[in-house]
Amino acid sequence: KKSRSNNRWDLEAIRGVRAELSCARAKNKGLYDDFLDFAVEKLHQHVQEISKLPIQDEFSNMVALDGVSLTKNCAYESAKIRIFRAASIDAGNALQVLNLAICARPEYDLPIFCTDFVSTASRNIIVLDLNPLHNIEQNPEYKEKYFSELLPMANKYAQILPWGDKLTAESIQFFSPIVIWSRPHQREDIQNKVFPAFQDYLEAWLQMVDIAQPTTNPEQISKNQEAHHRYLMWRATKDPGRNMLARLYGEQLCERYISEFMFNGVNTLGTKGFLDYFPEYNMSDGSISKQRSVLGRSYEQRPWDSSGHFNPVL
Ligand code: BLA
Repeated sequence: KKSRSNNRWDLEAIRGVRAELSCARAKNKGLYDDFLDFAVEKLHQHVQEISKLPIQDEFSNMVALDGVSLTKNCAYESAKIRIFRAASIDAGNALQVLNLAICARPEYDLPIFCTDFVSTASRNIIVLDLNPLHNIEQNPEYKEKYFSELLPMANKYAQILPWGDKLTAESIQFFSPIVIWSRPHQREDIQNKVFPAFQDYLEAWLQMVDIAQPTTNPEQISKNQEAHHRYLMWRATKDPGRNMLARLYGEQLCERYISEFMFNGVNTLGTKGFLDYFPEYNMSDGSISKQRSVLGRSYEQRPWDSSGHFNPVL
């Protein structure tokens, strides 16, 4: 009896997805198009002196080797923002992606707004965070400054979008106590659960930008810049999307796209190399380990408690 009702429920879910997909297709819309439209509109509302970055011309529309998958890219800057860049991939039912990153200029210690939304025919991967620029555990004042007051919002969404099981252990150091890492089962969850979370997180980040004051302390500026560089170095080298991008665009374009667009700044914000920041990836011959993770997967449950204390159950 139980399995029958499960089946019926599955059928309903499938019909729902079909209806939604055909609707999106009819409007020629990707799953995350509304998200991106919302973000660009909000950015223009909140932020002064905004302009398009020249790199957006070169990478604006990328058709993949398969001839059908399309990546739309856009990039902006403003007085306070070094780069707002969005990559959205529309490969039909097989793959829908919204990868968004917003980095402030190094005069600000603002967190990095970050989304990695990936939907394939069978699964959804949701990462949404204000990635801290400085280590949260070592800098309690940084945590207090940006994250403490957002905990009620985060706790609400942690219920709605439950923790997505084990992940690359190294990634945890780049995440904040308000991170959403989830793998919702239904496509409807993207619209009904992820979109509201995305709107609230972006709004929260833009409010931080509104009140942020630049520092003139050269030491603080270079500390912020190095933190950005380290972050970009991690992502440019070990991002989980790397293989897929290489398959879509070939090695050469993929490399240029990653270093010049996706993780712009990795070649310009600093001179240190990956191994200077992450020596644990050093192989005996001096090369970088090809493994994405040397620690493996960990954190079966959300490692922060509702007060934002890092308290992992290992
Ligand atoms: C999966 N993306 C993931 C996962 C995380 C992130 C945590 C789960 C798998 C894992 O634990 O590594 C996201 N990881 C991050 C982020 C940071 C981090 C944001 O360390 C920041 C510091 N992703 C893209 C693009 C594609 C993509 C463009 O940005 C595809 C073209 C795909 N992400 C993608 C895929 C997976 C994924 C395919 C699943 C891969 C897997 O399960 O190993």
